[in-house]
Amino acid sequence: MSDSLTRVLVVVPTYDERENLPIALDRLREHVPTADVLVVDDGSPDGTGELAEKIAESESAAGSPRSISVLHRTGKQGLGTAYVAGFGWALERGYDVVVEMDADGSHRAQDLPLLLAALDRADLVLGSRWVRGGKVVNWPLHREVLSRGANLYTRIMLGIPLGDATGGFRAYRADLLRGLTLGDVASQGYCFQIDMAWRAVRAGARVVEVPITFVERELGESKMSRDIIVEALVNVTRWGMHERSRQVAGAFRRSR
Ligand SMILES: Nc1nc2c(ncn2[C@@H]2O[C@H](COP(=O)(O)OP(=O)(O)OP(=O)(O)O)[C@@H](O)[C@H]2O)c(=O)[nH]1
Ligand SMILES: [Mg+2]
Repeated sequence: MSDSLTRVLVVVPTYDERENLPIALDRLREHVPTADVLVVDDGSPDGTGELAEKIAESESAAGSPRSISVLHRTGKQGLGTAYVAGFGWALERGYDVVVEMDADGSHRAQDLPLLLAALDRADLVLGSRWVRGGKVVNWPLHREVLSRGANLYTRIMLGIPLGDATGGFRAYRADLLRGLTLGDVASQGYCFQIDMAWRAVRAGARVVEVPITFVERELGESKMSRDIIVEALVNVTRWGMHERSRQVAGAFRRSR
């Protein structure tokens, strides 16, 4: 990573991740000790938000080189708005790099240094399961088929050459986020990830993919639902149609 990208904030959205969060925070400290962390908790009924506060206090009392902060929101409001809130928090505080990372153990902290290093040549680095060297561990076949299918559909509809636009382990240069209008981001789940990648590509950002090993969660429950899949399908279709009609209109104007 270049010298100018020294202040890194890892945004970790949580909803009922009491068992997973302490492990994720430990692994981050081990592999990226100076990266600060913002936990965005949506009032988890299992007390994840309070647990995050306790960990933050005890690390701070022990003189840790990183700070852990917690943003408490009321009720489950979705992954997309949790990240947008986290991005705003990061930009207000002058971070250079903002990372998206799940709390459930699927995103390995040991892969994060590779993502950060690639920011040397990128504005957005995607941790990718579906490029050479990328792997998934313990994923049932139907999840792999769904993810590969969603990415193929996204490539066809949006015309963006990305292997894994739905993944949620990524690093942004803060300058890129500052240049995007995020107030109107309404998408959640996988769709949020596609939305952000699509916005970045349209803004002319350099998007680079690095291989990661994605590990299926062992503890807690997935928040993936049919609604999240349908949202992605509907929006990608809508965005793709809009893009195609824009291209056709442009070609028509040029031919006259
Ligand atoms: N703050 C907040 N966090 C959420 C919300 N929904 C999911 N999360 C967190 O976002 C991360 C990803 O959620 P998962 O349930 O693992 O969903 P996923 O990774 O898309 O699905 P799986 O592949 O099945 O694990 C986890 O850290 C969740 O706790 C939400 O509404 N608000
Ligand atoms: Mg997950």
